[in-house]
Amino acid sequence: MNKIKSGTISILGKPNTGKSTLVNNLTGRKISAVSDKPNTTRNKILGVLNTAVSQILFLDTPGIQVSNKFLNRIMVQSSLQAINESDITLVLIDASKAITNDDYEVISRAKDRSPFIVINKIDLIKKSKILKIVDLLRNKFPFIKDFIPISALENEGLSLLLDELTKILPNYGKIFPDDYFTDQPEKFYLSEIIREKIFNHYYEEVPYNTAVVVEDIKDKKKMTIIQAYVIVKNSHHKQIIIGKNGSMIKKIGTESRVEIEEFLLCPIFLDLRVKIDSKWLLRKDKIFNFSNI
Ligand SMILES: Nc1nc2c(ncn2[C@@H]2O[C@H](COP(=O)(O)OP(=O)(O)OP(=O)(O)O)[C@@H](O)[C@H]2O)c(=O)[nH]1
Ligand SMILES: [Mg+2]
Repeated sequence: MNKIKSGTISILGKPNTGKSTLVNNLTGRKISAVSDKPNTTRNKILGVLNTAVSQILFLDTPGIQVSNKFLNRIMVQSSLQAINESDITLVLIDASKAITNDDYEVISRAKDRSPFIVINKIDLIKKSKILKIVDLLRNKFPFIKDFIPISALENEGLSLLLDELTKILPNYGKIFPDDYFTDQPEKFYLSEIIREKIFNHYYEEVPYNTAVVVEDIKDKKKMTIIQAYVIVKNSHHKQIIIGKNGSMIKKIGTESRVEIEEFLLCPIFLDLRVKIDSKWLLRKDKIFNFSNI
């Protein structure tokens, strides 16, 4: 009997192209935070899909862009590493936006892996634009393996994408047990849920200068108590995060609690506090405390 097909597929692209949306919808789980702001994902996150014939390991990665900022440079390094760790590389393009040098940069970086170009957000464009994108990129990058148009948000083209990828996956057999769905420890997973709410409710520089740490999870008789901190750079950001009479932090806490309860399937008490630490975002060991880079 043939072994189960398995392998690692890295998902790259410039910020906001829909990489995390794709990994979440392919695996059927909210593995990675999604927001309408660029640079939501800060580290490489593994999401596992088990089917009757395959076990596919998807690597969601931070958006690649040229930047002088410390945090961004580290994020890009972790994305580039993912290329070397994968059997297949996908580069996501946002079809609803103009193609830019940052897209070209990502495709060039993946040259040795003959990447697939996944043209995302086709729900927002006319079909004729897909052909234009294919023409442009095929001429510029002859090493591209193939083009696959999808809408990650609306689940369009995803089964075709899976079929194409499964065909060429190696036959390694199962790598993980069936109930293993991400490499991120539970604390990190929970902190991403909270961080996503922060990206969805605050503007400009605030979400980018914020981190979330889940410090403690305690099971009590009637509920689970989660102690988490929003770490901010200064007292101004602290005020913004807390909001008038605590209204904003309350909103973040409530939305996060509801989603965490859905995930853990038990009542929780989320003790969410704000802490100032101006050095936090400069420390690689802290930012990636729970990641695998
Ligand atoms: N209309 C439409 N929107 C999409 C699609 N895929 C993703 N989006 C939206 O695009 C935005 C960015 O999605 P993410 O999945 O966070 O993008 P990302 O590439 O992971 O972004 P970074 O982590 O910041 O690099 C969100 O508002 C998504 O809802 C799609 O197929 N169609
Ligand atoms: Mg992302």
